[in-house]
Amino acid sequence: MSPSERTTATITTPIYYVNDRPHIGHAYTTTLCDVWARFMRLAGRDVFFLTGTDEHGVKVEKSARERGLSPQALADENAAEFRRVLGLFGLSNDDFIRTTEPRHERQVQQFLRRLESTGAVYLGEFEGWYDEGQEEYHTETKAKELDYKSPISGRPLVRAKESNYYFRLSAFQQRLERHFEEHPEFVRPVGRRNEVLGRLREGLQDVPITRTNFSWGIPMPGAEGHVVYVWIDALFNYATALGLGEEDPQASGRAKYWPADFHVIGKEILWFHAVIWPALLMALDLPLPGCVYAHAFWIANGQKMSKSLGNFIDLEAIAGYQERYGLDAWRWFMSTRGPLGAADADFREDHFADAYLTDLVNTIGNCASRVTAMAERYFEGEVPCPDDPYRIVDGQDWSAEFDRAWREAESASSEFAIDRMAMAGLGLLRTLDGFIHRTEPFKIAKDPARRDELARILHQSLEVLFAASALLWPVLPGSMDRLREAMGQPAATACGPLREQVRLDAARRFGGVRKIALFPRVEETAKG
Ligand code: ME8
Repeated sequence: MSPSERTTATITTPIYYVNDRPHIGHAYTTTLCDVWARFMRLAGRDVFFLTGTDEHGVKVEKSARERGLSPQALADENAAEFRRVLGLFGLSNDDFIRTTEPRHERQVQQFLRRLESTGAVYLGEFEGWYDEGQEEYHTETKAKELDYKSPISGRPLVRAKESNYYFRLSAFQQRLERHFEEHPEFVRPVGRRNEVLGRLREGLQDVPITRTNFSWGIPMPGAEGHVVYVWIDALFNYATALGLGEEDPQASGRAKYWPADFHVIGKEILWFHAVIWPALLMALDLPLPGCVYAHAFWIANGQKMSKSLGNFIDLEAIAGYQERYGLDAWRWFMSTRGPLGAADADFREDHFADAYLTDLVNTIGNCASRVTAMAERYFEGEVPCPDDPYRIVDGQDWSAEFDRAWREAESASSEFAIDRMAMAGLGLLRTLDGFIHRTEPFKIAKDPARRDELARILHQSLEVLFAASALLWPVLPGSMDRLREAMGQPAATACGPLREQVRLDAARRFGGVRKIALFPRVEETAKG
């Protein structure tokens, strides 16, 4: 089935480590997924949007010890914090999975039993270059390339040897390469795909999937002292949330959401998602996700964000932006100016202010207030539907324009091009701005003989505002619903499928329209 024929749509964020407080990186990935999920719901799909927390492993154990807490107490505290942030940011996830939940632990063990019974998992000895901070082994080639230092912490890699359970990753080399070739969209953006494919072609070695040097993890079934490696444990969240590892995988009613259309992640965890995860799924005979989308990183004022520099854009800083500019402005900046592609993006207040002024104040806000103000002033908010309402005025074919915007938004959504999705709606309003500028309704209004012409221009303008508000709603849900209300229209989610909302409809009546100011200039906010 092609993705557009599916009635369901599934998207996931990484599950975040509970040894850290939430920051802009987590908010970013989750917001992108939220925009996509809202778009798909509005487009009529049955959506499952998953996020959660990754709670096992040495890092969590260590952070807990430093704070004099049990790992579970630390996990409880920080998982609650991640949940609070979702509420604060209006993020519309359908489930929140924690890897310490019994439903997850039980199913991970079930998956491992199955893998062991088919020989995809076996007991063996392993030696390699280990990054202690990342809990990750590197091959000789890779270690040499890294100058035997962790690419993340810069600390030396150590030579480590363990008797462990292994996943027979090497057996999946050819199938993985074939999958990459047959599905060029499997890893996006394309630069990342080439990166993974290059490394894949260097050859795959079996990987250890249990540890014996710590205990804060899921016990390997039937193997005393062995704990499942945190990465294997974590990857399975995408399947356990849907109940796929339960005795009856259909029982939860969520099997229909498998596989995910998108696993959205940051670029640093691509290998696990694009190679290890699909190989595990192949070994379990489960269908693979449609796409692993790996975005780049936010950096702060030209510098990498790190704990040691203490320059994370944290929740307090984010709350400051939301207070000054509003939640939707934050979502807009995340969606249109972030590190969605291959390049990192610099988080700077002047960039934020620029985007706010150009797109929200001067384009969306300005169009909305001009059109609603004219409707109020010239027709007391009751704009009549004129004869021949869609006669082309001044060469402006709105029907064709709507089709173009819809196709652009839809194709962008299928590629996870969240920025282009946002711009499709904005583009309509830019065109509307030009239309008003050229047709000059404020002049026509002075001539009582041209009432019908004036009504036609305003009616068409209101239709454009209506369609644009639907296309922009996934990014700007609060302000677009306020705009709807000012046009005497129901909220976006109460108006049927998105496609129908991006169509001229002579039956649509615009009554009770009143002038609206959507995005105040920020100096004004500060004053008032
Ligand atoms: O890696 N810019 O969790 P994590 C943009 N638990 N996004 C960023 C970012 C930045 N500077 N920093 C972090 C883990 N992120 C594992 C994942 S999944 C089965 C297990 C985002 O808490 C980005 O999505 O370190 C990145 O992949 C994720 O946070 C890492 O979160």
